[in-house]
Amino acid sequence: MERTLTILKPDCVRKQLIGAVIDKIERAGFRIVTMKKTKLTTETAGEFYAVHRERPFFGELVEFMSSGPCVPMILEKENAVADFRELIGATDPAEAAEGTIRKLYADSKGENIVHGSDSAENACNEAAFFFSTEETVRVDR
Ligand code: 3AN
Repeated sequence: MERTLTILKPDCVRKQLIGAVIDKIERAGFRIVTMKKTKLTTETAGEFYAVHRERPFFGELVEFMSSGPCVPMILEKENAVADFRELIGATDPAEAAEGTIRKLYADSKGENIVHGSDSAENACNEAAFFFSTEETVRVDR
C-alpha cells in the first residue's frame, strides 16, 4: 500500500465540489486515511510550495492557495502516487485527459481544483505538513 497527499484547493471548496471530487476519488479505489478543512496563510502556502519559489507564478499560487479554505487528505491505495496523478490529469485542464478531475472541474493551470504529490517521498513530507503522526496512525486502529 502507498500513500499520497491531496489538497482540494480553494476553488474546489468555493465551487461546492468537495463531495463530487471525493466521489471520484473513492470510486477510483482510494481509501481516505484522514482529512480536514483548513485555511493556509500566505506564509504556510509559501512554505508548502517552497520548491516553486523561483517560478514566475509563485506569487499568484500563494495568493490563490491562501484565498479560502482547502481540504487536505491522505489517500491510500496500491500505486497511489501515480494512480492519483492519472485520476486528476495534467496541470493545465486544457491538456488533461477526458474524465479526469481537472478536465471535468478545473478552470486554469493556477485554479486546478486538486493537488497531488509527485513522489512517495514528497507525499510523506506533505502529509507531515498538514497532519501529525498521531492523526495519521490512530485513525487506522
Ligand atoms: P502539478 O500540481 O500538476 O504537479 P506543478 O508541480 O507543475 O503541477 O505546479 C504546482 C502548482 O503550481 C500547480 N498545482 C498549479 O496550481 C500551479 N501552477 C503551475 N503552473 C502554473 C502557471 N503557469 N500559472 C499559475 N499557476 C501554476
